[in-house]
Amino acid sequence: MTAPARPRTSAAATRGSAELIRAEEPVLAHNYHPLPVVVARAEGSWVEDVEGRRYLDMLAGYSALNFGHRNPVLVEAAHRQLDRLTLTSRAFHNDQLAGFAESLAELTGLDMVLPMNTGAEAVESAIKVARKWAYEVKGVESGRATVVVAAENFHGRTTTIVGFSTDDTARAGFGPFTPGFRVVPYNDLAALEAAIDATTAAVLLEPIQGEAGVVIPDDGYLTGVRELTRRTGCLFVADEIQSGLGRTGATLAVDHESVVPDLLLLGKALGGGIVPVSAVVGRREVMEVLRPGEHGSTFGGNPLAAAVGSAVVGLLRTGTYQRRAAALGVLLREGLAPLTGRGVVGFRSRGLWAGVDIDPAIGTGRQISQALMAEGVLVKDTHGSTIRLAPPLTITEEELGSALGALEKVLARGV
Ligand code: IF1
Repeated sequence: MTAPARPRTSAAATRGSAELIRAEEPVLAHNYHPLPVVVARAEGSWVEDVEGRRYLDMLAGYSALNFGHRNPVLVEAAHRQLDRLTLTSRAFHNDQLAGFAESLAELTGLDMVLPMNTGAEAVESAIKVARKWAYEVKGVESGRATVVVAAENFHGRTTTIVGFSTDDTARAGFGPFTPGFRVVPYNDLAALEAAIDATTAAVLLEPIQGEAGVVIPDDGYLTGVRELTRRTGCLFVADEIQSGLGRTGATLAVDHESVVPDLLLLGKALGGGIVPVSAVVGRREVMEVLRPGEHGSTFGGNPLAAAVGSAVVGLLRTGTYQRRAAALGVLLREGLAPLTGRGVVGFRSRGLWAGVDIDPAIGTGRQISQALMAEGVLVKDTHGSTIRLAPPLTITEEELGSALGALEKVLARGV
């Protein structure tokens, strides 16, 4: 039986925010609970809703918009490629991919690039590569490879990935899960060493845990992970999908300890906030376990993604964005510190990335996010009363100051 034709609504362009929000309910899966703002246009650090109200975007697409909304250099690269070639599949070569892979390998100090699309695909691809490396190079018995991950991890939403999540909301109802993962406390080298054995293919970690609330490990932890994985003959896989590409005031979060992982995972900002682009970048010895026909993706490495990805690498090559994030990160810390004890019970920050724990007596993260929205600032809560601040790295001192002023006002007034 075919459903009766739904009455055609008026053209979307004429509907206001409230009407568009109502229109989503019957036709859009309810896997999000967005703030009640309907964004229609954006530029730099600012977004504008359907009615023309402007907001400072302090979420930046969860760090996918490091270079601001519609960065002119990136939009130009996309327009140029749109007018030439957008997709070939990897059944053929295209004239953008070699340059993208060369520039990304050079930027990260690693050898080979596996281009994918979403972050979760990069994580899944790295798990496959690490397991294959364990069987073919390390000599682990087939089907026995293990991967060690950290509690409070966030690596994406696929069934395998949520299977090793410690967040019940992310995993409940989606089993059965992929075996072969061990969970240890984050920032605990002794626990990590105890979990590594002859079956261990890799240790998969976020150098700073994003969704957990911007959890920064002790100085030396990443160095310890690097030394431990080298000594025990397993791979260090660093998920920099959120922490990478300038966010922490360095090209990569691992740069703060001068640590080079065996496999580096990138996504989000690698696509400039324009197209999904992710990648596994790794040592040749590891990446060469993949042979033709063993892995792939329809869109992975497409010429449009490669052209935008190359332009993103070009923006990062000079270090300007990294230095800017480091410098503005000092102002971010200086702006948050005085709020401690005045509504903020604690915060963690590195570069232009902060997890701010708000006194639960003031309100939930959601309530604080809604109060900030009324002040023209968009943020996203993580868990409980922690909000994440991750503006575009293009934000100005003045814009950052007004966002912090709005937070101070909301905390002083209550939600
Ligand atoms: C959502 C969270 C952030 C990531 C790290 C891999 C991925 C992500 C470190 C997967 C993605 C996104 C997913 C998005 C919201 C956002 C998020 F709140 F879910 F946890 F940023 F913290 N590794 N994070 O942060 O990349 O497949 O999404 O491209 O699921 O709501 P993806």
